Amino acid sequence: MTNISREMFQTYLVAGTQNTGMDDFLNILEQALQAGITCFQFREKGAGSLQDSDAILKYATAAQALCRHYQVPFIIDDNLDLALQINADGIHVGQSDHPWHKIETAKAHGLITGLSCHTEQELHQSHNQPILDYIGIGPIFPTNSKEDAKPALGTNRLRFLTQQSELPVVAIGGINQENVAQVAKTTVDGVAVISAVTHATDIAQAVQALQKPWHRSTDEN
Ligand code: 3NM
Repeated sequence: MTNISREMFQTYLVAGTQNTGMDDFLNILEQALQAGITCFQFREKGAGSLQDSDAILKYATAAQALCRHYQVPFIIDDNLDLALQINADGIHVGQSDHPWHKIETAKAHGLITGLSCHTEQELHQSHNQPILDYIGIGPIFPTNSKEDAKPALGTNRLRFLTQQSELPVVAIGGINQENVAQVAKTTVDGVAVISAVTHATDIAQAVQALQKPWHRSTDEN
């Protein structure tokens, strides 16, 4: 079982081959791991994603091996069967993914469990749920990476929701080098990104820029 710390959510990369192209997926992941991402979620979903289960298994297994090498937790989006089959470190589910059944089963197998929340009500439903390990809140800003994304919450709303969560919170949606400092000020534990890393021309620089607000506050303490 993987130990959970708040630091684990600081620079959380989410990606599937639909974000990178099949040829570049593992290369981009390895560059991000080398640059110091603290968590990775394999999210093979949406337009252009792989549909063939053998192909999905192949990429998931290869990504998991890389994450193990860099000792970074490997989380799978939504696909509980795959997570159990390859013994992933955790699963992340959305509100429309029949979350509680999956979270219960995953927890019974010792996996890290994460749930996406967009509203106060969804957040309150997750309160006092010992089987849940962290919350994702989003989208904070408009995003092109999720077709069915909800309206952007903005950082004031993010701060309000984060203050009500006892669980670690990771913010997601439209976060990039330019706005990460603003997000970090809300007391979230970290940021999850797709395009800010997968579409970066310099991946190491992108990861470091996303980490900067947290490193700066550590330096100042
Ligand atoms: N979930 P980018 S937004 C996977 O609101 C995902 O729960 C979201 O991609 C949510 O960093 C999102 O490129 C896409 O905006 C994040």
